Amino acid sequence: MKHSVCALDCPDCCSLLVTVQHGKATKLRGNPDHPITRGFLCAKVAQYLEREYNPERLLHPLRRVGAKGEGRFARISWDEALDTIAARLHEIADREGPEAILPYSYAGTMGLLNGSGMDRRFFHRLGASRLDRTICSSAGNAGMLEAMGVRYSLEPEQIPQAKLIIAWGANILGTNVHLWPFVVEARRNGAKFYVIDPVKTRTGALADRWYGIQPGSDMALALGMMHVILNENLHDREYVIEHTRGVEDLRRHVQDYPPERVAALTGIAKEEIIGLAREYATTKPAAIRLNYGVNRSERGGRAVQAIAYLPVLTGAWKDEGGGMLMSTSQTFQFNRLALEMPELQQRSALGREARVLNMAELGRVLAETRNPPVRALVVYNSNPAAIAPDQTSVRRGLTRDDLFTVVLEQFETDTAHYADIVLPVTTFLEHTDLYLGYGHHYVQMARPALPAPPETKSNVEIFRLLAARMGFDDACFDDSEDDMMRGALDSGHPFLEGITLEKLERERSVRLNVSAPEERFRPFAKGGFPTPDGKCEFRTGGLHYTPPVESRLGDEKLREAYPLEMVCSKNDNSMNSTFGHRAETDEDTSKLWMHTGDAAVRGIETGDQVRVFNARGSVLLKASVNGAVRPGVVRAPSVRWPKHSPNRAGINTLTSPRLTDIGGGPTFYSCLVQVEKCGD
Ligand SMILES: Nc1nc2c(c(=O)[nH]1)N[C@H]1C(S)=C(S)[C@@H](COP(=O)(O)OP(=O)(O)OC[C@H]3O[C@@H](n4cnc5c(=O)[nH]c(N)nc54)[C@H](O)[C@@H]3O)O[C@H]1N2
Ligand SMILES: Nc1nc2c(c(=O)[nH]1)N[C@H]1C(S)=C(S)[C@@H](COP(=O)(O)OP(=O)(O)OC[C@H]3O[C@@H](n4cnc5c(=O)[nH]c(N)nc54)[C@H](O)[C@@H]3O)O[C@H]1N2
Ligand code: SF4
Ligand SMILES: [Mo]
Repeated sequence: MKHSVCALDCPDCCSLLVTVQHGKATKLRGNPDHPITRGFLCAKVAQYLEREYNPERLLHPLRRVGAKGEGRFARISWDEALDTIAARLHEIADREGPEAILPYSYAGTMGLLNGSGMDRRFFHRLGASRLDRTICSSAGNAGMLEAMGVRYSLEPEQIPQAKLIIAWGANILGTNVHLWPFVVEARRNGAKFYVIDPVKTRTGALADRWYGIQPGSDMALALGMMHVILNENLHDREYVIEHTRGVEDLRRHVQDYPPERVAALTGIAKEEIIGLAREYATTKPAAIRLNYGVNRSERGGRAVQAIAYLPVLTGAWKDEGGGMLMSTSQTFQFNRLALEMPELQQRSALGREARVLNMAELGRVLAETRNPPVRALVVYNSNPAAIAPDQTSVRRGLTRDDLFTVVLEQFETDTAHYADIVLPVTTFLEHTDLYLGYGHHYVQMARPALPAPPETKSNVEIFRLLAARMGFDDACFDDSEDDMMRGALDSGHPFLEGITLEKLERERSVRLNVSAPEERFRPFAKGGFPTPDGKCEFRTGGLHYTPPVESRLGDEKLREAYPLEMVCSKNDNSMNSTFGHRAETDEDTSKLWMHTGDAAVRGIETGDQVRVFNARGSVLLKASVNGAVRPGVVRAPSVRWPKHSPNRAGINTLTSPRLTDIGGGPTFYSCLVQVEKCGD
């Protein structure tokens, strides 16, 4: 029996037990002793061994022999692969400057070493352009910082104490299933559970109430709730006086958002808004589980800011089981500087901090960036040809003949098909790494549980080898994984005090010192916001709600041509595009959920092939008329591999290149489309 940690981009960051016989894994299960994993895994990772031993796994370095995107490759040796890459990167850096090279990565693995360790050192030393990693959560994170100055969260273990739980843009059963037992426990103790989501997900279907909000209108709902709370004096006056500033300004501001108006903006009835606000303010403890669904709209960042004011206004943070849970990631105060070494940029050929390019704008970046243009792209832990917005422009960029592309992958993704060189990498079961869980407060460490296929290497190893090939002789490139982990853990921050590599080696999972062991973490119970006087400031400057351009109340011309709002949210049983090779994933992600009325006027029934389109392109899906979306909304569970679609166009062919109000994030869920029935 070996220990491991699930490295997928999921808040639960599960502790795994792997049964190994003669060097081969025979069983994978959730660690019963882990306080969050509690002995079970989600359905997708319960079958991870199918992926681990899949015959389609990449096992050798490859060189492209066909056209870009075609997927014809020849096997080459590691020496040839690394020499080719080093030679091309040198040549590009010499000719155009190192900023012509761009790394592109996200959270294919959540491991710190393989996700933001040796790779960062390599690109810093090279002087490559830096990547702003906005693809998921940057708008919401910006909103949280606007509201509270810091992104701390309620502990999931306190949820059973709550008497009201609101899942706000959070599909708990689909994307965060280890929170569910805590919700179940709370309900057994008498709690009510509500869901605010334009889609009636499995989570919504099991709720006491489902509020089918119009996409992108959450800021209006939060302001409307505060209108009721303040006008009826349901806020926590003591907490507000002691620990906040600006409540009078907030009170004035929310007068523009009476329930009648908010009803028109959100599609939620006036009485329901009033009822929800009263119940939220008067039920103690009250917990909001805000996930990232809200933040993927044009107004997503400010919406999160407005929602984050609710538990401050009602003093919900005072109670165990009260407050808000969005992401716990900021409590993991690792020594990022030691890990990533940004100072290496000074030693690069560039000699200064490199420019920053936004990953959500990859299409535009590849087409328009100048001085220098991007001439080399090194992709790892990500599949941009499938997951980045405005796919047509992304793929046009990847097809450029004057772009040298390297892809580090486990599978032949659509992105790998555009690569000049493909490098086969290990899975999380095969390498060492250090992990944070963004839905809990446990640091974890994993050693290889399984032998890696002979010609695969970890990202850490690959960037180490590339550094040597490039002639970088800095000592940091000789660091072992253990050296890197020790460096990352040694931050001097009290949350990490006493959490050493030795302790992790023994215990595998260690709770951060966010509170004394016998106490619970209540970060704002007594104020303690990171301002000079510790007060949270209600700042209303950015909180003027206008509907997203791409929404039913948005741009008139657009909504006439494309009257349906598409939400291409996460598929319950896959992980972004990571399980795209599976037939089951294809089955789920080839569907378009439609409301009965919207389907009927178009003569569409379940099982019909439909064309979903807007000015950016069209995608072929199968209709599923299931009553699980509000009228005017369609849902496309995502993300399918584009190469598996009938016209090889993935769902992000339809999504917009527009960025969020703050944080520079993508706007996947502000997307107007039209749908028509079409033959097979
Ligand atoms: N099974 C599975 N689990 C996953 C993933 C996966 O792909 N599959 N992905 C992982 C990743 S990368 C992330 S970031 C997390 C994300 O986890 P979540 O944030 O929970 O996932 P999403 O599906 O993006 O959004 C949650 C819900 O928000 C709803 N929503 C969309 N627009 C709006 C809106 O304007 N307002 C409101 N109130 N709700 C809205 C969607 O319908 C969806 O049901 O999940 C992780 N876990
Ligand atoms: N339409 C639509 N688009 C979306 C979203 C959506 O909800 N709808 N969600 C967005 C969000 S929230 C996110 S976070 C992004 C996620 O987008 P990505 O970060 O691209 O995530 P995945 O699609 O899961 O692809 C991760 C890839 O990393 C590879 N990988 C795994 N481990 C390793 C490793 O150790 N080394 C290397 N080199 N590769 C590895 C996997 O094989 C996989 O192909 O997608 C975004 N795009
Ligand atoms: S994807 Fe999430 S729920 Fe599933 S095993 Fe991994 S960490 Fe656990
Ligand atoms: Mo994400």
